[in-house]
Amino acid sequence: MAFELPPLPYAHDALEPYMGRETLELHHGKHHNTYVVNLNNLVDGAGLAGKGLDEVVVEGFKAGNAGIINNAGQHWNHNLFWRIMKKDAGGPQGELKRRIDQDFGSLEQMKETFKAAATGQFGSGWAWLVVDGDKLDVMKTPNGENPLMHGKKALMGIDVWEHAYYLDYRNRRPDYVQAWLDHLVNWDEVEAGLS
Ligand code: MN3
Repeated sequence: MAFELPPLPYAHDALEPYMGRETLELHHGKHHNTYVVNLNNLVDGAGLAGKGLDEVVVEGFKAGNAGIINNAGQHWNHNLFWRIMKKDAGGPQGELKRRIDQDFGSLEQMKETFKAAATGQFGSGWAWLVVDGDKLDVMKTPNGENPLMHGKKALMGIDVWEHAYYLDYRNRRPDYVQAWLDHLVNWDEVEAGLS
């Protein structure tokens, strides 16, 4: 079965002013959709027809197939990105809060580490909060790569391609990352990734 663009779990203006309507319309309706179209055009030739997205991502990475890495990777990455955003959803609670405090010292320290990864990714890519073995960690990846390709479980990830923030923040990536961490993370969804 062909891969499909999932609907956004909120209205296009639901994340304003931190992520604007026009950004979401273009980012979801054009950019993400293009990755899905490209991916569907590539899976047959890559010998991956009929396989689930996780398997396509992992197998494409193992094979060093750049088209699959970027388009399957980006489909996977954006699926997670839309799901773990919600405006002003508070902060981490329960098990997620306990593990952030345990592995980073505090939420503020985790945010600083995450922000350093997101602003330090040269060019296009992503920064992630991941489960690595029995610990939480932060990592960054270039272009369409993601933690699944590296054997890690992604809890949350921020898109730092310019198409994610240029309309709202111009070149100010650090401002975008800070606003995203402070106002756009759906911490309940992030915690759900632990189980
Ligand atoms: Mn994107």
